[in-house]
Amino acid sequence: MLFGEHLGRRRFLKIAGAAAGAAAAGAGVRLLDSSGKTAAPETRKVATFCELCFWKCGVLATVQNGKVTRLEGHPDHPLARGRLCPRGNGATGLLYDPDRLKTPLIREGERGRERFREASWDEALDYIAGKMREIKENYGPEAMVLFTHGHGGSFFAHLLKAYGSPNIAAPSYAQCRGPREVGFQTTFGTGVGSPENTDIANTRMLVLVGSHLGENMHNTQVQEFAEAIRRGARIVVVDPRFSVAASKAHWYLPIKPGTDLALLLAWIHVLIEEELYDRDYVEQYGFGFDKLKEITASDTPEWAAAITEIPAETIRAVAREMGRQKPAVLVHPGRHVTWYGDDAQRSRAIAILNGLLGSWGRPGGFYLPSGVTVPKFPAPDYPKPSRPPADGSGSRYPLADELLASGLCEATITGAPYSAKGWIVYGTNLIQSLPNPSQTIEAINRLELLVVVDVLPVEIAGYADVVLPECTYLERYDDLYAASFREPFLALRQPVVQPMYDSRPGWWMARELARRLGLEAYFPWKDIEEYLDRRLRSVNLTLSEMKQRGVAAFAADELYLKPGHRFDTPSGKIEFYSPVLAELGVDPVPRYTPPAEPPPGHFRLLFGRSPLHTFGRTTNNRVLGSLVAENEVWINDKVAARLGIRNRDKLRLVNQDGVRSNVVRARVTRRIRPDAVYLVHGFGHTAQGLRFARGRGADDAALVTRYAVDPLMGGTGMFVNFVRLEKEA
Ligand SMILES: Nc1nc2c(c(=O)[nH]1)N[C@H]1C(S)=C(S)[C@@H](COP(=O)(O)OP(=O)(O)OC[C@H]3O[C@@H](n4cnc5c(=O)[nH]c(N)nc54)[C@H](O)[C@@H]3O)O[C@H]1N2
Ligand SMILES: Nc1nc2c(c(=O)[nH]1)N[C@H]1C(S)=C(S)[C@@H](COP(=O)(O)OP(=O)(O)OC[C@H]3O[C@@H](n4cnc5c(=O)[nH]c(N)nc54)[C@H](O)[C@@H]3O)O[C@H]1N2
Ligand code: SF4
Ligand SMILES: [Mo]
Repeated sequence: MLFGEHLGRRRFLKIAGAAAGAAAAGAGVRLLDSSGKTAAPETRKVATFCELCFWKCGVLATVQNGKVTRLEGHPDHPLARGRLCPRGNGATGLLYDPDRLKTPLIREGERGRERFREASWDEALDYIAGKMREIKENYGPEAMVLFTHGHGGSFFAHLLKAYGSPNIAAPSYAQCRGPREVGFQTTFGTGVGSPENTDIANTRMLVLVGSHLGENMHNTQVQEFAEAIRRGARIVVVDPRFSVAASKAHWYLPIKPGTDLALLLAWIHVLIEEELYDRDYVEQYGFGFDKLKEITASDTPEWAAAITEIPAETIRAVAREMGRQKPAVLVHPGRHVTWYGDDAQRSRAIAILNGLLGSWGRPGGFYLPSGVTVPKFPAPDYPKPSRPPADGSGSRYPLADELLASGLCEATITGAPYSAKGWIVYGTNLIQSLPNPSQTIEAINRLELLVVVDVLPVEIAGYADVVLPECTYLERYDDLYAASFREPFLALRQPVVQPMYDSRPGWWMARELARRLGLEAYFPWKDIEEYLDRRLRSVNLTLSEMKQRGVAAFAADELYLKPGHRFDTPSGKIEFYSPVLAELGVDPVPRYTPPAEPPPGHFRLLFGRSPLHTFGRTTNNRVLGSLVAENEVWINDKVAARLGIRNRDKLRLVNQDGVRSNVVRARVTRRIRPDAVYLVHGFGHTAQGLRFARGRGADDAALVTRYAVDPLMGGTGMFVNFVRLEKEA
């Protein structure tokens, strides 16, 4: 069947890709000799999508003689556009990591001792199912919790819902982008989601408040950022550290950490005061503008300058440039925004600023994404849990619209509102991703069951009762990825090679557990191929076609606002003043509160990303690790001179609570303010099985013993820890 024929009849976009997809498929034909054995070296290309981070770029994998030899960006995939970031290119380092989990493991020693014996799948799964039955009988199904991060966790989420628990959370909400979603929801009635609906491709002015594109390597955004620079877009970077993005900026604002809200309010003030905002847009779509004006009347650049240490003239100049370039100005919402505990309000100030500039729903601001709905495989309705989630979302934290991983951890310790007794942890190393690791360990020690599903023997696996080895994304099917984007698309993950060792895909584990728990009715398919094919057929595709193409794009709806647009807020408008927040007794217009200052001799600990790594999940990858093997602690050069620290000196970081880091080398630089130090997150592993990464660099997470909880949504602000520097002999 020719792709072209199909494309005409369906709603597919005619993307250059169909031809490339066909070519790739052609290369996949095996060359057989007359005996039926493979004759020439077999080379084939298989389309799938990446899991080295959560952006999910389309991949074409080259397989030669059963080995993956090359990974490249899928030319038709809207998020890859023919290119991968360095991490995606280096995924073979995970596939062929000699330290991978190879077989199910059952704990033998004390928790955290990393002593296990090998077990068969039957034994491991029987054990887990037995414990899950006990927990349900003794405490109710809500006592089972699933922590999950990554695309492959969907079948475990399905399992837990079928079992009857509402307690499913990812660290990508309360430890990452949650406050941003709430800030934008309370303003525009909708969050920015993932991939973010930022129209960097068309912007005339991009304002990055902390978000460090170029180190944060979310592929499509970085590609668009590079294009924006080439096009001559104005770039503003606000960061206490001179980031890669800062090196491309027209204005670099080295802000005092934790004071961004004051800067944002001053920008709002200038736009209103000097009537630089988009008057027509605000009149048509805005709600509560007069109250915003009144409340921010004293938020002058002079006021903000004293707080942020950014000169008032610079604050004014940038605001005026925003006024000139509007509405194609994008004040970027960021992604990891759990910084200081006032994060939803800071994010809301960013949203308000965009609202004043008229950039929401306008070219160069935020486009309106469209999605594609793929009906579910028919299965019974989930049972209704008899108790609400235990994490505090929707109650203690009224505006949280996803569950809080940190809240579930706390509930496990306190037993309030009720106890969690079993955790399944899929694809998230909670010891490095939740704040205060000793609290996570305290929670784990109260559990009757801890199951860890991972690809590597990471820290959290060392505490598990049962470790289940998943095969990597290159060795498995997962559920379909239905993306909301400029043009909606569907992508398939499929095995590029057979699973190595005795590792298995997550869907298989979840279904096997369901069978043992009497929940097989929720997995009523013969195998995953039948499941995928049925879902694909409901949108006029087939599995065999998608196996060739990897991705199918659909026609998009209108990308930008049409007159008369109704926002999904209570007023139907952009809420510059939020009655919802007023009713909750919090600031209806964001107000600034100062962060705590570092104690004498201490520096604020900041952290971020390396372009070559994703958290701690790639630091054991020999391909990427050989390029960047350890992190360094960034220290201001004048501070270093005062302390007698030279570049590459060995140091330990000691935090306000006396926690000491691994040894880490100094990077003495002018590129950071004197009041802060900086680490790339994901290093300093302690797990014995990570034979490459273990002991290299320092772990920021270990030093995050304190966190500031966002009162609106329960996010855990983590830039509130202070360290002193201790020289290592
Ligand atoms: N290569 C790579 N890319 C990634 C990831 C990865 O692991 N590796 N992870 C992905 C994920 S999940 C996320 S959430 C994103 C995170 O990436 P982003 O959302 O872009 O950034 P953050 O990690 O919040 O911010 C780090 C930056 O904020 C600065 N900063 C610290 N304190 C302040 C402050 O008070 N004010 C201001 N204005 N700036 C401050 C730091 O100096 C640093 O440059 O990256 C994504 N992209
Ligand atoms: N201190 C500190 N804490 C942070 C951050 C920080 O910068 N500093 N960043 C925050 C942010 S932005 C986020 S999004 C979260 C991220 O938090 P996590 O998602 O927990 O990130 P990782 O530490 O990379 O853990 C991912 C785990 O998944 C495993 N894994 C990788 N591929 C697969 C797979 O295919 N299947 C399975 N089953 N497992 C797999 C990896 O081996 C690793 O153990 O952390 C947050 N917490
Ligand atoms: S941004 Fe990089 S690591 Fe993330 S999915 Fe894309 S290629 Fe993979
Ligand atoms: Mo994140």
